Amino acid sequence: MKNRLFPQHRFVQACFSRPVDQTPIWIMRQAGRYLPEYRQVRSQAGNFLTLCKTPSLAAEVTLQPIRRFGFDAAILFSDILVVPEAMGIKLSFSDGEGPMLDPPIRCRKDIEHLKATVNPDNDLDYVMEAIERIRSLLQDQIPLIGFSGSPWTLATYMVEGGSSKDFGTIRKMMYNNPSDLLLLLEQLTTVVTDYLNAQIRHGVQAIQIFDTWGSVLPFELFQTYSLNFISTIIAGLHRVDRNGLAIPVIVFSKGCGHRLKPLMESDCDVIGLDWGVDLGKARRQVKGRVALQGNMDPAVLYAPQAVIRAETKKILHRFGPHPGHIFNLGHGITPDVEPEQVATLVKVVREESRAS
Ligand code: 1CP
Repeated sequence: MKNRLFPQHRFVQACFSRPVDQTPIWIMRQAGRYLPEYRQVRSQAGNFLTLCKTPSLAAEVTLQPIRRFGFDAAILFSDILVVPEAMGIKLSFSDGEGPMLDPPIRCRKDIEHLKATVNPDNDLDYVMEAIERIRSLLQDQIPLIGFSGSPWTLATYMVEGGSSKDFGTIRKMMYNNPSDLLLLLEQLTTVVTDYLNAQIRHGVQAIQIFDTWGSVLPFELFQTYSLNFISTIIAGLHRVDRNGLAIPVIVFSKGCGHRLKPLMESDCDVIGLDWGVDLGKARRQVKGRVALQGNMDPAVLYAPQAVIRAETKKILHRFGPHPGHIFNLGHGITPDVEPEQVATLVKVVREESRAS
């Protein structure tokens, strides 16, 4: 894409592999249960879904980790599963058991009962309003990241009816009934593209696509059932904001660090990596064609401060003083981490990262 203007935020600059004064940092699930102020607002809302659907509260919890830690980007507080809900599936979260989607989608008839398209301005209006509120609260100090699940990851929840350990139902469907599964994935691709473009229209300044369960797929089927749909979404995104500024796209495909080449071909700007990958090797492999985000093991945040410092330095040194690194965990922060541990992590990234 030519003639794009590049925003000056450190995070967006790094997403486009441009030089920055120091390595930007944000962490997946940075707003959440490890913060006492989040638990307070969540109990005020009554439950998690009501919190997502109340724009003033969703905006408040988005801002909480920014005030506390001074991250380089905010991420919209919502959930990937509001998309299947907008398509007509009943969604609920029970404490300790994770999400439940009802009825599960198992055959063509189930798919035909879903909405083939959604109108994000109506069906997900609370997300759009939260985005507008967050942008006005952030006053452009840092950028706002919008997101969606990948079609494959969303389909795992829709077909299994919730979280799963082995994804047995969707994997059987893939071999027994591929045409129905592909139909569902196509439908999700249209919905997700429209949803992300609506997020961009309402003010998000970067997009992350969560392909959390891409690693469940065998190598040759990863392309067919996940990556092709992600590429179609990326090709359909309007990657400039209302002021003509470029919007980077991050693809986080957990457990897929050995699939960097196909991931790069999706035309994303950034690949998110989990902790199973050597960040230095990954950098040499992508040769500056995309930026990399990650990739500390979230369990490091339970260790003494000296260990957090050492592990953070290791990651910064592995990547080296090159453009195109965004510091993050390799997956979401876990609910019982002490907030002070996160403060230590941010402090060390600030102290140890150099200009690229
Ligand atoms: O009890 C609570 O307060 C709810 C816990 C919670 C939170 C804080 C859930 C339930 N979702 C969220 C917020 C959330 N989810 C965000 C907010 C922004 C931020 O990062 O701060 C985001 C980006 C997500 C995305 C999400 N939801 C993903 C993809 C990212 C990932 O972690 O891999 C997935 C897979 C979900 C599904 C989901 N939402 C919640 C649960 C318990 C689950 C199931 C997870 C599983 O199957 O293991």
